[in-house]
Parts: sequence; structure tokens; C-alpha cells
Amino acid sequence: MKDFNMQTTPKRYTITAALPYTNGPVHIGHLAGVYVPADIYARYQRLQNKDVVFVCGSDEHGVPITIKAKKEGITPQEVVDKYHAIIKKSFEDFGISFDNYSRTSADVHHKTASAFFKKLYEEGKFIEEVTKQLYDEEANQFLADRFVVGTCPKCGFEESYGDQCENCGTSHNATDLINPKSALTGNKPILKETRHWFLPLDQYEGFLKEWILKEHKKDWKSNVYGQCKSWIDDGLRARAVTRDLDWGIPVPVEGAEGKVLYVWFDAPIGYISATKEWAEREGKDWKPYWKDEDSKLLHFIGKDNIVFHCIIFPSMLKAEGSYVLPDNVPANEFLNLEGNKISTSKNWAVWLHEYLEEFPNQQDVLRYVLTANAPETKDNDFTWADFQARNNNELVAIFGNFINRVVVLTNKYYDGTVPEASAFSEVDKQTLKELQAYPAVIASSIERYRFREAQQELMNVARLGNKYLADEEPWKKIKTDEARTKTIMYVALQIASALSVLSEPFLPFTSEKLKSILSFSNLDSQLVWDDVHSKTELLKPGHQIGKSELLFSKIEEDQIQKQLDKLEASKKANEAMNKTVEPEKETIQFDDFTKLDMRVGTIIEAEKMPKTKKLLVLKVDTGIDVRTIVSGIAESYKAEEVIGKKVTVLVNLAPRKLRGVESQGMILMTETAEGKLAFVNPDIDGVQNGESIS
Ligand code: B3M
Ligand code: ZN
Repeated sequence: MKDFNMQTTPKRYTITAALPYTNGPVHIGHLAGVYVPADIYARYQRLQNKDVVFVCGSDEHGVPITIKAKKEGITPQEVVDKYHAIIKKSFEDFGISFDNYSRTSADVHHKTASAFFKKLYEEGKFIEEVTKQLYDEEANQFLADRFVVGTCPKCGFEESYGDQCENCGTSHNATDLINPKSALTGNKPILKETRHWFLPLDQYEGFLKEWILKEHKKDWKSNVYGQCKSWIDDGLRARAVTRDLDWGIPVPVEGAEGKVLYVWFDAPIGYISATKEWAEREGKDWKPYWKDEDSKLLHFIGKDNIVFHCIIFPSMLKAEGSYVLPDNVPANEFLNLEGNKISTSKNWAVWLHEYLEEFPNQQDVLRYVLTANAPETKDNDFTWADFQARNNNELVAIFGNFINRVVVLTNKYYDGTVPEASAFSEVDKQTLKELQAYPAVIASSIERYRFREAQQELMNVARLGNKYLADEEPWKKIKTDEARTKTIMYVALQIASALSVLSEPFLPFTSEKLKSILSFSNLDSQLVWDDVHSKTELLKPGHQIGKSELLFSKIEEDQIQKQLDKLEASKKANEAMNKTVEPEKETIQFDDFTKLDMRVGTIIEAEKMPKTKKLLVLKVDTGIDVRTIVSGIAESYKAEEVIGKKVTVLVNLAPRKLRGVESQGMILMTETAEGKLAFVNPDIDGVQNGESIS
């Protein structure tokens, strides 16, 4: 039995990042919430010379894939093939350093997930039961998960899915939904009997209470702990782990034809399969990473996945019996974009593949901004203005500026050779001492999953360098004191080297570029994290560095405006799409229609009705006469704008008094997507006032 309080240094790290559903590309929300923090952590541990496996892969089963396939008129396999390639490439492009990016359609995964299920089945860990489930008679299909929406029994959200409410995060059974509706046909489902296998979560309550509520009260993030506590306190119930669907991993027992594993049963096992695939490729043994007590298992996820990683998957692992449990599940909250929730269907997102087209080779800028603003403790907002400011005022002005000065001056004064230091001043000693403290400071934040704080400390290293140069002014000293200048440049070069090592987890592309500028490849051995603390000298006198190259460049106003325009266009398109069309009215007879006398007319005078917001008093030439019509269009038009407009007029409407003015007819109007009223305009060549419309 593992002693949860034992604080020993783990022998190896098994780091997982949530498997993205393969039904669309990935956006900045994914990167900020899951993949960048996981990558920072994995890279940092590797720099510590730790034994790390960092795995992920495409989640290719489940209803989201089937729905996408239906929408695009292609097969689920075509959907996952298309997006697996796009997603995998995006992660590579952004330097997410997975040791393996697998997919749940892989053979190794089907086998691993089936074997897992079979073991639990054979050991009697499931309850097998025929129950009544939601069924769509028109679609001839059981409705599970995203195939059904209804009101969440916990929070009242009206668009909850069958297995989870996106609003409050609660996971439930589809039959718990109030007013369920089929997402396929909109029909009200009936109840139909079907056989399924259930994981009796209630039997794991004792274990979960002990493990989470006691052992992890202190070290799990409060958002994660809080959610778990509330679910456990509410009481847990058995959850079906099989589904009546045709896309997924077939349930590997007799009598289960036409049934597949619930996607949330197979997907987390995907972490194990991905580790197996990696180990096979590398000639290693996968088992210690999942079964040895001295392995530290970590799941990086978004907040909507907490229940699955903290309650359901651990119960599965516990039921199986031979696996370690996660040591931590550092889930993040959500990232919004310019004040609104990121949404794939509304195209309110910054897609990674599109970002790179607009900002080529600027992956680190996005990584930096997403970490600086990471939704670690609460939902956070990404804005393009903040993106620009952080690039220009921090990366360019602090980090880039320091490195550029060091490299340019070293080249200018010493042809790029690291100079010899003579006696260190108090300031030099203090600066070097401060520098040596940073690896531990940054590490401590990373170990506690506080990546924003860690990155701020990294920037403090660059600030230390900038301040040192500004105070010591080598560009002045060079004229009077050569020995002193050499010492200053020597110290500054040590800071630059430290930055190239310490920045690697956060800004891997920049770190690499900086290492190349500083000719790290000519060093006897590659520097690791602790060298910055333990080595008094990172670059030796006589080491030759390269020429300066800009690490970051300024982002201009027009680049930002372009992004904002793009979002504005999405907003417009959505408004147009979401405008609900009124249902058709009752059928009328032709005679009913001919009763309406509609004519072409022209507005010849217009003035605002005093003391009203909406009304204009118009004089309209109807061809029959010139008459007064009061029209509620003043919020869309100024009086002077409408004079001369050709309009459609209903002339035989009974007159009616509005604010004391008799209105003798009605002008036909419609409405634009943005809610502006518009004339039904018969302005066609040769059509005269009085022409009737029929
Ligand atoms: N695919 C959910 C998601 O993309 C899911 C994560 C699986 S992790 C095992 O939000
Ligand atoms: Zn809810």
C-alpha cells in the first residue's frame, strides 16, 4: 500500500495531457489550459535529468466524432484521419514535446482498453443490468452523451449533455436529464430496455474520501479539490461504461454485439496505450511508468475533465488494482477570447494553424502570453492588445534587449570572445549570487504548478541583466577602464547563458536560438538546470560566441487590427446565422391576400415625432394621394435620410391615431442581422408611385 504522505523524490515522471477530441483543430484555449503547462513541466523535469515520459494522443471515439461526421457527410474514420494530422502538426509546430502522440484508433489502444475492460469484467467489478435508456424512435438509436440534451438536474442549465453538464461540470446519467431532447431529430425520446455494464462508483466512495479528501487536501489545487469534494459529498452512483453505438471499441464480452465502450472509459486508458507504444519504439519497459510506486503520475487537463480524471479513472485504476494513482491533477480553468467564451461552432477562437500563418516563427510569443495569462486559478481573458503589449514591452524590451546588448557589445569589443574577468566588485558578486538563486526559485513555482509565477521569475533574470548593464554602463567604461569592462561583459555573458537554460521550458525556440548565438554546441557538455546554480562559470573566457540575431520583433498595430477584424467578421456571421426565423403563419386563401392593397410610394417629407424615440411622421406620395404615415423607424433612420426613398405602402389599413397624429397606412419594413430596420424597397427602373403590388 502506498504511503501517500511519503515525500520522496520520484524516480520517474509519467506526464499526460488530455487527449483532444479529434473533431476539429486546436486553439489557444487548449494550449493555455493544458498543453503549454504540461510541456513546461515535462521540459523542466528533463532539464533536471529526470526520467520522463510525456504522452498524449487523439481521442478518436465518442459521440463528438460521430456528430461531426454526420455534419460533414463523411465517415467518422475520415473525420479522425483529417483532424489527427492537423492537431498533431499544431502540437509539433508549437514545440509541445510529447515523447509520443498516439491515437485511440491505434491497435495497441484497442487491445489495451479491451484487456482492461475484460479484467474488470472477469473479476466481477461491473454490475451488469438491463435498464431503460433514452431512445429516439425516428433515428432508431439509443441516445447517450452528446446525442441528447436537456436540463441539468443539478444547476438547471438547459443545454446539458447526457453524460456531463458543460455549465457546472457535473457528470450524470442521460436519464437524469429533465426534458431530454434528441440532438439528432429534436424528438422527445422514449425509454427502451437495453443491457449495459456499470462501474459502481458508490463502492469507491470510501477509497475516494480517503485518497482525495484526506491525502490530497493540501497539495491539489483548490479548484480541483473543491469540485471533487462536492461530488463526493453529493454521493456517487453507478455509471454505465458501455454504450449502444457503432463507433468505438467493441465491448469484448459475449452478448454485447452492437455495443462499444463509453468513450470516457477508453480515452484515459489511451495514456497507458501511448506509453506502451512509446516504450516499444524506444526498447523500454512501459510498466514501471504506470505500476511502480516511485513513479509520479500527473494528468494535465482542463476543468471540464476533472470528474473523469479524479473520480472515474482513479476508480477504474483502483478496481484493476495494479496501477499507481495520479499524484496530482493540475487542472486549469478556461481561457476566454476578447471577453467571450471560445467557441468552435461560432468560430470564436484563435486556431493554432492560422496563428502561424499570421505570425510565422513566433510560437514563443504565443506560449509566453498564454502562460503570462494562464487561467490557473480562475477563467482568464486573451486579448490581442495584451498580446501585443506583452511582446513589445516584455519580450522585445526586456529579454530581447538584454541579449542583444550583450551579444553586440561582446562582438564589438572582443570579436565575440568571452573576456577574462578580473576582481569582482560587490555588485558583481551580488548579481552572480542572485543569478545562482533563480533555478531554485523558478523550480519551486514549477513544482507547485504555478507556471505564471515561474515565468515571471524567468523574466526577472532578464531584468537583473538589464539593470546590471544599465548601472555598470560598459559602453562608457570601455573608454576609461578596459579591465573593468571585461569583467562587466563576463558577468553579463553568464546571465545570458543562464537565460538560455532557464528559458527552455517556457520559450523553447528562443532558448535554442540563444544557445546557437552563444555557440553552446562548442561547450564540453550541455548545460542543465542545476548548472546555473552550481557552476560558478557557465561560459569560460576564450569561448567564441556568434553574431547577434533578433530574438523577438515588434508587433505592429496593423497586425493586431487584422486579428480584431477577423473576430469582428466571425461575430457578424454568427449574428446573421443565429437570427431566428419566425415560424410560418397560418395558411390564408387567395381572397385574403387580395384584400391587401399595397402600392409603391415615395417618402417626400419626414420629421421626428416630438418626445418619442421611435416615431417618424412621414408624408408619402402613394400615387393615389399624399398622406401622413407614422412609422416606428426613428431608431434606424434619421428623418433626413429617408426623404426620397421608394417604399412599399399598405394603403387600405384602417387609419389609427398615434400620439395624436392620424396614420393613414403602413410602410413595409424588414430587419437586418444587426437589428436595423430596412425598407422593402421597390426601387426598380420604371416603377411609378401608385403601382400596385400583387
Ligand atoms: N477528449 C475531452 C476534451 O477534449 C476529452 C479528453 C480525454 S482525456 C482522456 O475535452
Ligand atoms: Zn449543470
